[in-house]
Amino acid sequence: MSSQSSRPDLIPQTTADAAERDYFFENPPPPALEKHSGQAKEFIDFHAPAGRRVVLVTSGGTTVPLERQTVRFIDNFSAGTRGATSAEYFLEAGYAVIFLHRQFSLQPYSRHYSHATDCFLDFLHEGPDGSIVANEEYQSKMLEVLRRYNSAKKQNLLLTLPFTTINDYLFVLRSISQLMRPLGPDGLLYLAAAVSDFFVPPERMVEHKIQSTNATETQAVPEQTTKEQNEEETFDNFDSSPTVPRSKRLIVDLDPVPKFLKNLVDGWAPEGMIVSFKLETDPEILVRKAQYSLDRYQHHLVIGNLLSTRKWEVVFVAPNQSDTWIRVPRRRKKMTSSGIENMVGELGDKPLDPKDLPEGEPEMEIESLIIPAVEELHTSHIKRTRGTR
Ligand code: 9Z3
Repeated sequence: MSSQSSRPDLIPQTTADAAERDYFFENPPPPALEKHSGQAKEFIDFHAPAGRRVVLVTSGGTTVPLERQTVRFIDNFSAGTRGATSAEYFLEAGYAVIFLHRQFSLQPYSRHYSHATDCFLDFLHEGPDGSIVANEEYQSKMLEVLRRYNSAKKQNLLLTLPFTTINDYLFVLRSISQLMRPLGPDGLLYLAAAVSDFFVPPERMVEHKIQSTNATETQAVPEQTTKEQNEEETFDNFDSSPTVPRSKRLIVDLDPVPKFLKNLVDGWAPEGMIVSFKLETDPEILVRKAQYSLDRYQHHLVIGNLLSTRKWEVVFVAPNQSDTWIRVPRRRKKMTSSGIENMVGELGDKPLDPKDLPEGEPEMEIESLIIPAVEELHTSHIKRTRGTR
């Protein structure tokens, strides 16, 4: 296993190698790295001899701590719905799943009962003998979910590993993808986590909670200096609130997180199939950005999605293939001659307009369409790789 202390003498071959060497040397490995890598190794060693396909699903957001003893951090919106839902469909398709998720984000199976809108207590009541009973109307679905969960556990098909920060994520991703090498093309990396693009490098990270006042300072600041300083500080072109002096603001200075997809493709998991996600908010640039990512990293599939429509449609961008939109049907009230409501098919190669979408969640989970399509591409990837050996 690679660790912080084992890489500094590595001679970098490329810029990507140098960025990898520097990042993993300068940043501390998370304390649970060895434990989690050990669990992943055991899981892979269990499934590889059986020739089972193993997918690493990454899920949820990544935090960016502002202090070493972290009180404050920057985060993003991701709840882990895509990752947790995809993991279930991969299990149904016969994959063994390593579910690398942001701690406390949604998890396969328990996701059905863990959100504020679906609080598990609302599904239960107390029986006459004091036992806990599932409400009649939810029983069949709950039983179904419970059976699938227990079956995955019993067959050792699901390994869940948590991370919190962007740094934890990068260390564990590197370790697990390297451990997946013996799987060859049977390994699949499905990178759905919403990865932060910026972070505070260790040399600029303070140890303790960032202070908002200097109340702990014993020496009084001379009144004259403070006044002059304030006058100087209020003159600031970028200042939207000139009454707040610069010394009282928190200005966060972030570095870009190195893009390790190239390292993943070329070195960490060279034979596995790699699927990344591209998230945008502007429909005008989504496909172009996904294509750019594919050209730059030379992996196998980019799944593009827009924040506002991500549960309704995604676009597959793959080498030598035309871009393919995958959409779940919207139910529209359209009366047929028999007076029955009809489903209207979803066509077209342009992103949907969020204004045209019905309120609430789609009736079908889009991952039920994404995973079979990924599985098909994975099958071709395996055939192609084995055929050229
Ligand atoms: C995604 O695009 C996921 O589909 C979502 C899922 C994060 C939108 P939720 O968890 O959301 O279901 O609420 N993930 C990848 C986003 C990302 O960080 N991609 C990187 C990028 O766009 C490339 S690896 O640069």
